[in-house]
Amino acid sequence: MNIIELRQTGILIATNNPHKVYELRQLLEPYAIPVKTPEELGIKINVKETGKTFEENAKLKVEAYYSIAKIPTIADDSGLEVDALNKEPGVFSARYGGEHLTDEERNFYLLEKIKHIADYLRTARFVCVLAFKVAHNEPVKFYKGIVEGKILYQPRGKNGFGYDPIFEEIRTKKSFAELSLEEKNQISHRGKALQQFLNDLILILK
Ligand code: ITT
Repeated sequence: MNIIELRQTGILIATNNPHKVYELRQLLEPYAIPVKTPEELGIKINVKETGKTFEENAKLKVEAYYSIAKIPTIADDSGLEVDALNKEPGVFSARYGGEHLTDEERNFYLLEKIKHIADYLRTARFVCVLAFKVAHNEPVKFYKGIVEGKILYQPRGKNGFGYDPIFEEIRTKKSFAELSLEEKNQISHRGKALQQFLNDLILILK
C-alpha cells in the first residue's frame, strides 16, 4: 500500500470511545488521511479485553476490527498507572470501580483510595499503546507513549475525558482537563504514540 491508496481507504480507528476518535482524528488531520469510525463502517463489536498488558489488548482489538473492515486499522489500549496502587488501574482503567460508573464517579473512587497518600507519593502515568495493521499478510505493529504526572487531591478542569481532571502533568503542572485539545495532544501518551506511528508510516507505505 502507498500513501495514495491509504488516502483512499482511510484508517479505521478501532474504538468505541468517541474521545479517543476525537483526539486521534485531530492528530491525523494534517496528513490528509481520512479517519473512519466503526459506526461509519457499520461495525458493531465489543472485543473482550482479556489481555494482561496494553499490547495484548491493543492487538486483540486491532485484529478483531481488521478482520471485518479489511482496511488499515489502528487500535488504542490505554490507561492510568498509579504507583501508590501498585500500578492500578492499568489495563482495567475503563472499568475500575465498576463497569457502570461515570467518569466523575470513577475519579472519586480512585481519589478516595489514595486520600491518605502524601503528595510526593502520588506519582502516576498515562500509557497508550497503538496497534496498527495495514494488510492481511503484514504483522501488527506497536507504538507506545507515556506521560508522567501525579494524582491530585481533587479534580481540576473541564476538558478531556476519563481521568484527565485528576491527573497533573509533570511539566506544565496542569491537569489534563485544564489543557486544550491541541495542548493535550502535544504532550499526551496518545499524542506521543501517534507521533511514533506517523514517523513509521513512511517506512510501512511502499
Ligand atoms: P475502546 O476499548 O473501545 O478503545 P475504552 O475506553 O474501553 O475504549 P480502553 O480499554 O483502552 O478503552 O480503556 C482506556 C481507559 O483509560 C479509558 O476509558 C479512560 O478511563 C482511561 N484513559 C485512557 N486515555 C485517557 C486519557 O487520555 N485521558 C483520560 N483517561 C484516559
